[in-house]
Amino acid sequence: MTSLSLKELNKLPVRLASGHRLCAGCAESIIAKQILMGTSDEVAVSLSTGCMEVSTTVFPYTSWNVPYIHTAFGNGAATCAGLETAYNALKKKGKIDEEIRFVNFAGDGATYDIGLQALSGAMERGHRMMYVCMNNEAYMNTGIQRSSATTLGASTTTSWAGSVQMGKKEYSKDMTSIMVAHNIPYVAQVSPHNWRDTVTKASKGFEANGPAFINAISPCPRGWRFPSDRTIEIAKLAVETCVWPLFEVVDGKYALTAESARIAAGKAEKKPITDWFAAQGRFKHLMTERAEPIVEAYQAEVDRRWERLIKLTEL
Ligand SMILES: Cc1ncc(C[n+]2csc(CCOP(=O)(O)OP(=O)(O)O)c2C)c(N)n1
Ligand code: SF4
Ligand SMILES: [Mg+2]
Repeated sequence: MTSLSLKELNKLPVRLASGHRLCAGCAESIIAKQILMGTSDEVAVSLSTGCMEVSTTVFPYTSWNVPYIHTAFGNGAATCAGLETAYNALKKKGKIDEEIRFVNFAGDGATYDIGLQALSGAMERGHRMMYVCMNNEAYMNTGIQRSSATTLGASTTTSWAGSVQMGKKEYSKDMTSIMVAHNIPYVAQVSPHNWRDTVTKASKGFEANGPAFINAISPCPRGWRFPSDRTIEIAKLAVETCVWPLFEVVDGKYALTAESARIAAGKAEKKPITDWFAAQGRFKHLMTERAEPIVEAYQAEVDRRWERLIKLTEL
């Protein structure tokens, strides 16, 4: 799949149709389409509650052209693992012979917080399934509440920016590292602006002989407060500022990819964190003198995580 051109990829069957109710400019459908281009095998999808689920399955319609299960908020990984287990049992009995891949899509709230236990269990049990987190850094579907994926300083409806506090007080949880610590065959971070990098990683994840976890940064015009025609630009900026490095971990071995590999090699500029803040209304309050200590602390944390990542690729 990875060697296909964009033209050839566009000729693949449409697995997620247009006409859904996601906001204009939402990255979630872009990510789902890119991930599903990663295999030519049959795919069954489970989808945890969130924006993607409510917007693509409005009864009596569906945007899914593949077998699909809506799961509750906290059990997406368990549902997907159950599908894979049933498939293996049917295959063993000779009742099914085709190759089927299993993928669960979920938001950051469903992944980092509420479904973490089910996810950890499924990864540890070694199911051959892919879990994709569409990380828009908040509980968007219910009105932009902070999650443990929300970054320091971001204004949400439960981490307000005003005279008392300047947005969220905590850094985001490093969920990708938590998944690496499960010692599964494939873990990666992706961004929808780089379709080739994402499709290539999805392909590797589908081919892995065990669980795969992909964390996708998912710009949300509504919650991040930017115009809906800037989604891809914002996704790219996340990578260029090293807020969201692109990398993969194959059987425990780290490698930077795409723009992140070029930044590490000194072939592309690492942009300052202020570029990231200036592009989004959720950080508007950080562009003031009063916020300087937060901006400095944030830049230091981004640098620390980036340098740690580079060291891991050298092991
Ligand atoms: C157990 C449970 N708690 C709360 C909810 C309400 N709820 C539905 S979607 C959602 C937010 C989803 O956030 P996230 O997983 O980040 O996905 P997003 O909508 O941001 O894509 C919440 C809180 C629920 N459905 N089930
Ligand atoms: S609120 Fe954000 S995540 Fe939800 S549909 Fe709109 S743009 Fe997408
Ligand atoms: Mg979310």
